[in-house]
Amino acid sequence: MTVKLTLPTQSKMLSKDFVYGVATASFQIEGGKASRLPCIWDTFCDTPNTIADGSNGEMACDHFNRWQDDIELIDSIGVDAYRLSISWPRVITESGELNQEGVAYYMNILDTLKSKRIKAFVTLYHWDLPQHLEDKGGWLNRETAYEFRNYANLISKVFGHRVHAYATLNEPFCSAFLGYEVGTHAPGIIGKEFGKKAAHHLLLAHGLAMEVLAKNSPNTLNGIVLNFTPCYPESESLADIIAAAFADDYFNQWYIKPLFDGKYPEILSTLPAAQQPDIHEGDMAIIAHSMDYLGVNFYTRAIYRADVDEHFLQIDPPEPRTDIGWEIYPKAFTELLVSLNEKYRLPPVYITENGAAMADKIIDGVVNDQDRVDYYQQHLNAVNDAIEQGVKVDGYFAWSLMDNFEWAEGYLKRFGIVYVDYETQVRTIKASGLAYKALITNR
Ligand code: LGS
Repeated sequence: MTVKLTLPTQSKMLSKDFVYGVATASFQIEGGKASRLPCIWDTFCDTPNTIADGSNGEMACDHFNRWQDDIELIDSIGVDAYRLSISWPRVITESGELNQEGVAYYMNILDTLKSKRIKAFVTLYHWDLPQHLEDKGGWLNRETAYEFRNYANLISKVFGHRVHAYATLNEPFCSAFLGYEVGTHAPGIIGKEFGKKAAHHLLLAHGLAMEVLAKNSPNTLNGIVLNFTPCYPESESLADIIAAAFADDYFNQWYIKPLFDGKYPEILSTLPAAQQPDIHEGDMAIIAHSMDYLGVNFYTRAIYRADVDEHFLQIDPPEPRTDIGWEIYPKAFTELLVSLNEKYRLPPVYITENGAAMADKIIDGVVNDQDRVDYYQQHLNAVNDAIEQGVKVDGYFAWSLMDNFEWAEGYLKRFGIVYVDYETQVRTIKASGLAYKALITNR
């Protein structure tokens, strides 16, 4: 056990130009619901039995009112960068124009970050789709991709030099699969015939946005954030190996291969026609627009066995696990980065999310989250191992700056390196936050 975060003395991750940051997302922290349009997560939270604690994002961390203090907090941790997302329903009106009040809110945040020399990594879409667009079909409607391009175009024209890096989308897998196939995330649509259609429109939206970012904002790093849950076979049997490979194509490669190879994995042709996306001529070239960086989010791996009815069956992971039940298996992080680097011609990689939910207790104003410190220790070193094996990783963001609205888990799962008391909105830096700060400042 260690209360300190350490890396090998020669590690590239100890150099001053390796970027360390913390990450959040608009719906998870802001609140301030009255001054924006409704989004799909408002509607989803109002639907019975969707959120574990029946909560919603109305107040969240009240960051909408507390952003100045929160930036002081970010600065006090000593990070080089802050990854935030823009709430699309806060900055764009129903008729597709800029909402100046919403824009001013983010301008103030970006100006304050700039004055503190904290690099802003801005995600344009972290799941809060305006409800009026969902009413017209959401990501199942190809038009939504063009609405996203309009939003990206307007916003990238006004933010200018304030932004260091843009990500078009956060985790299109989650939007498509969880939102439109299994329905555990907003908008809660269920059906195998929907997931890949939504995914294609999301990827198209990404490509269209990359075109306008390259034009309006050539000096920022422009890219995307993808999540990966590496797929391992339960045994060495050929059947299990095939099952895990299918799952990997379905959940992971589906979202990266089009970006770099301009095509979907081969399993596309094996899917029933009704489950296939509607690909128009020219779409794949738009999707494969060159990128300045790739954002990688990693939390855990998954284990699969062959199944008689379906292509694969996910089995319960072994211990150790975090408070949310995900296995702690840092080796998969190294193997993931190395394998992506072998498969694709990657631009520089930023780890845009990594972290753990733990059952934190605040005692006498102190949160001694040794388990989270251990998680960070293992995963930072897993990234370092990948760098030593030739992967170019330029930065690392802890998920999350502070405890927040964890989607379908509500406020029950805490991912922060800062503890939030939701009654009083008091923030307390956890031991993990202090260890992260020491790592960054002692470089
Ligand atoms: O808060 C979210 C974090 C927490 O864990 C964040 O908004 C998302 O961008 C991101 O999806 N986040 C996240 N993902 C973990 C996914 C692990 C899936 C494990 C599946 C079980 C085997």
